[in-house]
Amino acid sequence: AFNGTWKVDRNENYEKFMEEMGINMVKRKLASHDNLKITVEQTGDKFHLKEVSTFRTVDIDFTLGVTFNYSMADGTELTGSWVMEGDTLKGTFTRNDNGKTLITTRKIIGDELVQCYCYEGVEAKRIFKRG
Ligand code: MYR
Repeated sequence: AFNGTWKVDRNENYEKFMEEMGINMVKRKLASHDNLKITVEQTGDKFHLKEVSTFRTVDIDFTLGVTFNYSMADGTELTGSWVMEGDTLKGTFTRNDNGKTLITTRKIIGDELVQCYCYEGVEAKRIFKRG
């Protein structure tokens, strides 16, 4: 269901979320218009993602339930894993710099992929359409 290419269409509360994450205003402005595009290839428990944005192009490989490291576009390192809960992908990550937790989910709603982010009680969404 997640397979394919997804282009960000709109954000909800994303700037506030980035502010809580400690991203400065200039970077927040750039990041809210990053044209993020993710291509997902799921084979059983294994995922291969290609992330393309105005900041960078990165390939990400992970297996459900297996801890891995992820560097955010600003260099912040996260450690955590994704699991499937029903039809929802749920990611639990810890920031390596401060030990705080970031929870994220991906879910298909209608013909959109909705990614939620939660950090220190601040929630945001990025909503993607098939590209
Ligand atoms: C992936 O599946 O895309 C790789 C793992 C993603 C971990 C969570 C990503 C959170 C990125 C938050 C960016 C917000 C900038 C403040």
